[in-house]
Amino acid sequence: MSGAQPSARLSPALTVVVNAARKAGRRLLRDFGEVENLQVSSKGPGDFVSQADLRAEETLREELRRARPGFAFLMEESGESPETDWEWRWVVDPLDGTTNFLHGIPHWAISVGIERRTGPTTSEIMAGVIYNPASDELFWAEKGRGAFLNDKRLRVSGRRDMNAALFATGIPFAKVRQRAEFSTTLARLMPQVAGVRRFGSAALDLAWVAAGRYEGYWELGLNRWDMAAGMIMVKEAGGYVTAPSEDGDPYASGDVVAGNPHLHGKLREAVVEGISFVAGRRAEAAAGSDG
Ligand code: 2AM
Ligand code: CA
Repeated sequence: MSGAQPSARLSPALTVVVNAARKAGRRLLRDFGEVENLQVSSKGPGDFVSQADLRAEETLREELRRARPGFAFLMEESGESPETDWEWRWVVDPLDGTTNFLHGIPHWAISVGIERRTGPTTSEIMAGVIYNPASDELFWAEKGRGAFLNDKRLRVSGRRDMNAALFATGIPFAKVRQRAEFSTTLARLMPQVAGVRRFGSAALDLAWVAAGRYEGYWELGLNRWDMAAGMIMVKEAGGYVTAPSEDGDPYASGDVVAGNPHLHGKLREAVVEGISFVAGRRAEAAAGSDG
């Protein structure tokens, strides 16, 4: 078999997503070839990449809408579609890892999650696809049916020792507080583990935890489209996905800790330490300035 169409096990809705992702992926891959040529120009490929990103979102929107006209959308570039009473919606990042794409680094992906509303303020991710066109790796998962890379079943890694563990993360770019939390967690973790990677695509980071390449991954301040598909992928591969706090919701807060069942707890502890340390310092500073 030439490739990567796991159609025997795909449900109809997932088949729709896979076809849409492959179509958008072919176009992005052509644009990626062009980007590599634009690196040498003084202006750089910035505008060109923004256009490629928008076109990919448009392709995905058209394909998904045609197949399931009743589904709502949450998309990185265009936001939420207007319907408020949706039962099902697509959660779409047309190009996760934009900075890599812009620099000609072949580590970026299309991410599509399928979300189902379960109550007035609650929902559940039912399925997800993360597709890296440059490597032709298609990760997919469906609730209760497992996670797959192309047609191979995925399991999270079995490593139990922190000193053998490889973790991935994202460096926060926006908030000062998150940067301080991140640095503290990183400093706590580095001496205990085999390595920490920062490859620049949250969706692929989660897919790679599902594939057992990393023991875990944490990042603060993500958006829903960065993680919808990846969360179900890790869970269906037997891993844990939580917020840093015991009762937090990663999907709502954007703060996520994912890992294999053996090391997820230790990674979460390190993330909590970072958050508490910064909170403590801030409280001290506030008390100091009060009097
Ligand atoms: P993106 O490529 O779709 O923007 C890596 O830490 C994650 O953060 C990626 O999933 C990336 O998604 C996102 N990201 C990187 N730079 C960003 C920025 N300036 N604003 C918002 N999200 C960003
Ligand atoms: Ca993204």
